[in-house]
Amino acid sequence: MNLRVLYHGLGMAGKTTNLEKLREIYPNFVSDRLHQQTSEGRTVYIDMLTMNLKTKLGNKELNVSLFTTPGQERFRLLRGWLFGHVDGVVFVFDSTRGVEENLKVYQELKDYGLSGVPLVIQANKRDAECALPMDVIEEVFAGHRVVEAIASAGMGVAETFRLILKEVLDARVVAG
Ligand SMILES: Nc1nc2c(ncn2[C@@H]2O[C@H](COP(=O)(O)OP(=O)(O)O)[C@@H](O)[C@H]2O)c(=O)[nH]1
Ligand SMILES: [Mg+2]
Repeated sequence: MNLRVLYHGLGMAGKTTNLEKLREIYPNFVSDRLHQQTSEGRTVYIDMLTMNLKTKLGNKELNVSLFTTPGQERFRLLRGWLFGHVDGVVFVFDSTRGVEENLKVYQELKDYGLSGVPLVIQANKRDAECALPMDVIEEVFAGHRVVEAIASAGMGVAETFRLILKEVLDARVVAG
């Protein structure tokens, strides 16, 4: 079984940092950059991390691939491909930016048909002095799990990953 999890959020929110830390925490992750050729012949890439797991059920092999949404220009070129096959989303909320600014990027998930996909919110950059209070972020995302994180210090990174993996697998069981 192949599962794909997209890390989405504002530029500089800490998406790539999450993948870098996961690679340190789980040595069996293989990281790579997926290169795509544009129509103009340029090469663009997205950050990708893949892990091979054995599930407890029936010894099935599980491949989990994590992706980050790239910046504006690359995103425009790759988003059709990216959003075509996504099993779960981690929205990395940048606690040092405004709610509105974060929500604007969050809304893109709806535009690309990902509003029904299992979702975990990561409130990142909790170490920043100017970080928004947690209760404000939790209220904005009422009904969703919000994980506190300092991705650059590796805090909350594994917790976020384990939670989205659980949500994705639970959704699969329900769907049969
Ligand atoms: N203070 C602080 N900085 C962070 C945190 N997480 C990531 N960063 C920094 O934010 C910058 C952007 O991170 P990056 O992962 O490249 O963001 P991306 O654009 O979402 O992929 C980098 O300089 C990171 O070191 C955090 O929890 N706290
Ligand atoms: Mg990045």
